[in-house]
Amino acid sequence: MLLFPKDFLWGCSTSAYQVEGAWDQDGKGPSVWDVFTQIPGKINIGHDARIAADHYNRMERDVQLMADIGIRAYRFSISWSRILPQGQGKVNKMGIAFYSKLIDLLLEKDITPWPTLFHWDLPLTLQFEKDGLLNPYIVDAFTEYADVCFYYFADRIKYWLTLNEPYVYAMLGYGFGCMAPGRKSMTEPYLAAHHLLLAHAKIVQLFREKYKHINNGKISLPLNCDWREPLTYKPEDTAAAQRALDFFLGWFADPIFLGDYPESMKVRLGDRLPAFSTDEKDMVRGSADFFALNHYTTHYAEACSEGFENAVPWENGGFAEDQHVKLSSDPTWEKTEMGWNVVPYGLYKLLHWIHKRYGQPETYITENGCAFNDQLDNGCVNDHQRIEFLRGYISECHKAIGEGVKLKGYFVWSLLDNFEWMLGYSKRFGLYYVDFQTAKRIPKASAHWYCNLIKSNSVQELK
Ligand code: PNW
Repeated sequence: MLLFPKDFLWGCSTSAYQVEGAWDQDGKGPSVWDVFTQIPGKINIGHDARIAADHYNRMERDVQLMADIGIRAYRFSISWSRILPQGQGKVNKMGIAFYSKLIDLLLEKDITPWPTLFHWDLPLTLQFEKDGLLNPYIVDAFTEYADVCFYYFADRIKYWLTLNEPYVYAMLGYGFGCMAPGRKSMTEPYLAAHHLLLAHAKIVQLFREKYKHINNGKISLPLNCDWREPLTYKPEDTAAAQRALDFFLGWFADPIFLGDYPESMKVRLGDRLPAFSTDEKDMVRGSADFFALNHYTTHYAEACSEGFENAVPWENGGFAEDQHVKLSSDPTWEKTEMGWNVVPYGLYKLLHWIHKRYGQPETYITENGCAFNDQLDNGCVNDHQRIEFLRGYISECHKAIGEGVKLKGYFVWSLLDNFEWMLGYSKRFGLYYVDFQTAKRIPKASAHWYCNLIKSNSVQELK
């Protein structure tokens, strides 16, 4: 058995739009996703998340489900338009009451709440009236919203996350157009991301000035990155893999941990990459108290300067034509239902890469998990592939910790089967199976397995 450090934090994650439902209940305003899902053809077989896993109305029982498996931390997101139905201005007290109660119930069960302020459900008003993330106006609007959340919840929160995966929101929302707000541009992703970085940094500044002292809280943001393994040891392929990581993770982590965008991005993007002023650099640099990583898969990377037709938005890590990188997979790699390669060593290598490049930061994996074709059979879901997936990735975490990587915690995506964005309910990531007709929850075999892992604080070694 591979034993983890005594204080290692085991958790699981969800996000508001994907689990809550109750899209217009108790004064909630609409978000871009409430509307994007209504456009014919955007979402797998016309699914939307008006009800989702109905977590809003089942929250107490869901907290009990977490307690049942011994979860020590729960990462959830706050729905901006539940708190501020118009995006700004008047506070919806019923929205505050919901999250306040959730936080209290978690604390009663000794589960540490890890709220994310923004997991892609931008209030619709800010999209319609202010042009969403393309307008620098978003920086102040987001800070105003964060201030409200800190004001009401900072007394009970120790770990804050500002915004989830700016890469996905910028690239899939403004580049490939497969997520809200559905725009297709080769310039806008870099502008949207720039504004997200500035918003993040300004929120952190506000937090440190006004709220940190209350609870000595820490703050960061989950950045997602897949691993890029050089296809060959040729220098051009090694360089291509590094460049792919620059464009995926360095895009955000370099400004935050090192003070500016990666050189490779500046050189290749020219005017399409906005520049930080000196004051902005100072504000962005150091705006994370720890590294929060979401990680799902790995690809080979090779140098390539033409023929980019293989680029699939969710496998690409950005525009291949900007990076001159071609991705591929090993035919021996198992794939999940998302089509994502199962390559546990990729997480190990990425953890080391982060450790080295960003000065050995304390790190939490705020998402890792997989979708498989889970079948309910006689009231049971025997998701042995998920167990093997988790066992593989968690074993690699153990190895990295043994070599000095300061990994402090791990969150499974996800507690519940939920609304998987443009893929609707067709992909199940949960430790709990959700029957979307009745909203009934059934623990999968992986939930029992994770419960034992947490209890023993150890994982069985892979053979
Ligand atoms: C994460 N893609 O992001 C999100 O934070 C979750 O909301 C999501 O459910 C989970 O991964 C599983 O997909 C994504 O490239 C990262 O298509 C990448 C993609 C989609 C979601």
